[in-house]
Amino acid sequence: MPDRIAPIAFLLIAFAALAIHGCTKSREKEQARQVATRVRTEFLHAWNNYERYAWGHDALRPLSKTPRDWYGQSLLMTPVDALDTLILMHLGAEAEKARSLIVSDLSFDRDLYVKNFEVTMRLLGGLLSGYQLTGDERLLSLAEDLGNRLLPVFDSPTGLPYVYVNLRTGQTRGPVTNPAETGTLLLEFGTLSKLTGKPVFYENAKRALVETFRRRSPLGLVGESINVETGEWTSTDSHIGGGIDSYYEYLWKCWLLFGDKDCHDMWEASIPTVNKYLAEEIRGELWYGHADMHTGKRTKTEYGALDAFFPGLLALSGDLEHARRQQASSFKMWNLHDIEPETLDYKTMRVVSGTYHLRPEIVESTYYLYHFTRDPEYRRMGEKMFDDFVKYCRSEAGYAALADVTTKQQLDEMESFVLAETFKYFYLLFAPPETLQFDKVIFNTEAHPLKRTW
Ligand code: DMJ
Repeated sequence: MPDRIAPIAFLLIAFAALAIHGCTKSREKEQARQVATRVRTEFLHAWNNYERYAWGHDALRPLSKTPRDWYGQSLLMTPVDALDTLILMHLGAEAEKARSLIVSDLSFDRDLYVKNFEVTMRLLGGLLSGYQLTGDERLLSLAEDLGNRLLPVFDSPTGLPYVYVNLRTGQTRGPVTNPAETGTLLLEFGTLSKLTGKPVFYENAKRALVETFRRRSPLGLVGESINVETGEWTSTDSHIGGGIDSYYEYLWKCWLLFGDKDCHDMWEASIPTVNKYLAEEIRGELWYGHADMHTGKRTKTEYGALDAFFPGLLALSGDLEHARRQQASSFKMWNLHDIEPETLDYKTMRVVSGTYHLRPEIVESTYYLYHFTRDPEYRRMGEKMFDDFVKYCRSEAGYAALADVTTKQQLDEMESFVLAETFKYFYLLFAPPETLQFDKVIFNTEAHPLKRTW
């Protein structure tokens, strides 16, 4: 090729490559926009049916089209949990209606024993994020009232919280708890302290987190259940799944939200041990199983829907390599039956517990991984999961859990976290990045975005 033609050819090829890249990008963008619209429509299908059949109650039973209240009286679990999703999806009229219901009907002056952990992440978290998104002081007052009524849980000999508290009398119950319940309180209680200027909330929740960490084994692992009166472990099984999961989540997120160095140091002291004793390579895949907290010996090769939050947390902490590999395993678990089971034996790839509670964790991790890598593979993964989710879980009046992922038989259950988390993470995965300023918020474990406004 003559000398003068070579640079021209090079330029033409470069332009063509750029044009193809541009086309692919805009096709991807258009595809994502369409999926986000579908997610919003499906979310509305669930929300409208809650409005129609269960308005003012904790939750909707999507098959019998009847309401369900956790404790016999409603604490408005679904409206409080769903409020920030309504706002993020720009469903203004629906958000306004939910907010009016909450400020007019929600009262915590009730003779009820409630589960501190559930009420903290769903209601306290939802009220705080609702307040930060709307500026409605009544939501903050409700949060403060709730926080005060929950405080007696920390009155134990160890400072670890009891499981239940009576909202009116302050009496407590349930001395046997677990690290998720003792360690997943500081984002909400801490935010409440920062917003009200009252340190008592932060101090109690932080103490509970530190007291959990202090009881780790010499290997650095925590167990699965603990007595708050004696401080003794009642189960020494260690893993990253239900009962422990969000304890790890809050170590890292409390460092990010509050800049609390102790949380950073507890995280740094914990995660290498988790990767050493709980992680396992099988067939070249990365899984996380169970081990005894004292010996580090493998107890079970089980993994499930709840464990699938961990890639998102790893990605948030900067460990993209483990995050990507574990996410691939979670997706393999999903694809086994085109919906993930609650528990799987990753060695034999047999389902141990086949229910599907419409859990958000795998979607949450997909969202974090997409955010940090911008790799379109994660949107493809999300779209496949969303298609399956709609195909098998949509019911005439909402979204229904599955009794068994192999038969796809539906269950009369739609937990409030489906609206707080599952739909929110699906939406954020496909919505344009400006929908939420990712760097300005930390999601609590129920996907309520908390802002560092102090
Ligand atoms: C939610 O209530 C929270 O995400 C919690 O951390 C774990 N369980 C459910 C969702 O699966």
